Amino acid sequence: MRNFKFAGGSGMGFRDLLFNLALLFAVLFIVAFLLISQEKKEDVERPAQYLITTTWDDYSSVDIDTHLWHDATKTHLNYVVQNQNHTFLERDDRGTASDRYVGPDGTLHTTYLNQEVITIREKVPGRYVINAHFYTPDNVQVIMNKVKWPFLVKVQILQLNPYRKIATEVLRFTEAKQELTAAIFDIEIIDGYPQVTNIDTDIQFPFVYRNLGKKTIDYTRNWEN
Ligand SMILES: [Ca+2]
Repeated sequence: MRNFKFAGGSGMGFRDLLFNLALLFAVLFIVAFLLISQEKKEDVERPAQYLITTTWDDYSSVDIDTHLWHDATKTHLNYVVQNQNHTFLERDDRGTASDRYVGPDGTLHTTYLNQEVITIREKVPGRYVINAHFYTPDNVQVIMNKVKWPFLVKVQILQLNPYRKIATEVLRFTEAKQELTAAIFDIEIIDGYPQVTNIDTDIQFPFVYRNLGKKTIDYTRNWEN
């Protein structure tokens, strides 16, 4: 049988070589990791200050709408105007009905994702109200016959810089055209920096019907009542 023992100095030299190679690979791995981390950091840098996602059953044809009210600037973001001041609605998802697309071969497909995304790009002080609205009316029988009550809609509000979960609420709709408040919060300047305060997920503050359809928004609610 062959003996593969290394003798004396040559054995030490081989181990040194292995050690140096291992060290080299470790350094290269760290450098590559840092470069990838830096690239990822740059890729996701400041897409928004706040992200609000509304999701419901991916296979449902129900149309849920997300509405945002910012009292300080009288901004009512909704599906009618999806780009207002410092707030943006990515798209009006109308259930599977609006999720169809045509493939390269001309066949019709469906993206099974029911989600609306709102971004708030600047930390503008004031009070924010996030509501969801069950838009599909009772008389759309082809859709409503398949609805199971309560119809659940999840609303998540995230702060991205720095990361913080503001609220995660599961709303329980019990009828068509219902409007439910997911959360109300303030952005205040504290010690010179904008901060989220007064997060409230318990109270209800409907404003969709009050604001939509009017030429001017008459917003006179006393928040203390
Ligand atoms: Ca919608």
